[in-house]
Amino acid sequence: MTAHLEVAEGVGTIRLDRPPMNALDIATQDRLKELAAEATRRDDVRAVVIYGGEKVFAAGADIKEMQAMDHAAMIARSGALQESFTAVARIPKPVVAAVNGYALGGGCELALCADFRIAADNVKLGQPEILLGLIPGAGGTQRLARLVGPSKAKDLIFTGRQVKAEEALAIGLVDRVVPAAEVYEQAHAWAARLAQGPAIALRAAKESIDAGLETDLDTGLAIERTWFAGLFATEDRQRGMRSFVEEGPGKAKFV
Ligand code: DAK
Repeated sequence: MTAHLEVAEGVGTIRLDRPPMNALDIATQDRLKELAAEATRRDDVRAVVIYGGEKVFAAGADIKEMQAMDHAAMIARSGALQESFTAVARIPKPVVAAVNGYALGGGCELALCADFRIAADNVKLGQPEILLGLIPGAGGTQRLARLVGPSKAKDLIFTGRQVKAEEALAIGLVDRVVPAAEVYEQAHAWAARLAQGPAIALRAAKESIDAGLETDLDTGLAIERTWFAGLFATEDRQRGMRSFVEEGPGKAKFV
């Protein structure tokens, strides 16, 4: 298998494992969809790390495999890859990308499907599809523009240039830069902390933010208040409020 799910301390790690560059061939793309479904389904997975290993996150879709495809084959395939990545983006739990080395093309697009990105100081991110005569096709024109804004997204997509850690942090393409050897540890700690949180409220927050950003303010506020009222049905809400009243802030243990 070129990707697998490991679970420890409530954290599921989706580990890409296709040396040397974790090029995302069709089998790996399909596998990612299965793993996203498994991480969504399993109650022992409460937060997720996406990790490509110490050397490279992923250098994009497998160019050698794609080279042989014609127009008809790509029409047949193009929805499936977007669906795989959308399945990752819609995991209803906190998801962090732990990014070492290259995250290019589909690799960068996969990192964009996470809620938070922790990157190594040696990271190089980019959307180099233009250098192949293409554009990003796994959500890059959409998720990158939403994350960093249209001008910066156009700069990166028009030129295909690689962005190093300092610039990636400055434009919000990554959220934290750490020494390369600490990327996974820090991402796991981020996820493990959230794995202790109230799972349904975390899901409500994620879905309200993600769905709300795709709509007008009034609809977004309606999504928020529906979830907000709904959380009053949860045991976690009762525990959270009782703990505040009896013990003070931030001490609740959630189920
Ligand atoms: N695909 C296939 N093989 C790759 C690869 C890739 N993306 N990236 C690297 N490799 C292979 C190299 O060919 C080389 O293989 P051998 O020659 O050893 O057999 C080996 O990995 C090591 O690579 P290098 O020798 O090039 O290593 P360097 O350290 O010199 O350079 C690099 C590393 C990552 C900078 C360089 O390899 C590179 O530029 N790679 C290509 C990056 C890239 O262009 N990525 C974008 C791919 S296009 C779709 C939607 C979206 C997409 C596809 C479909 N649908 C809607 C269906 C996404 C498209 C893309 O991601």
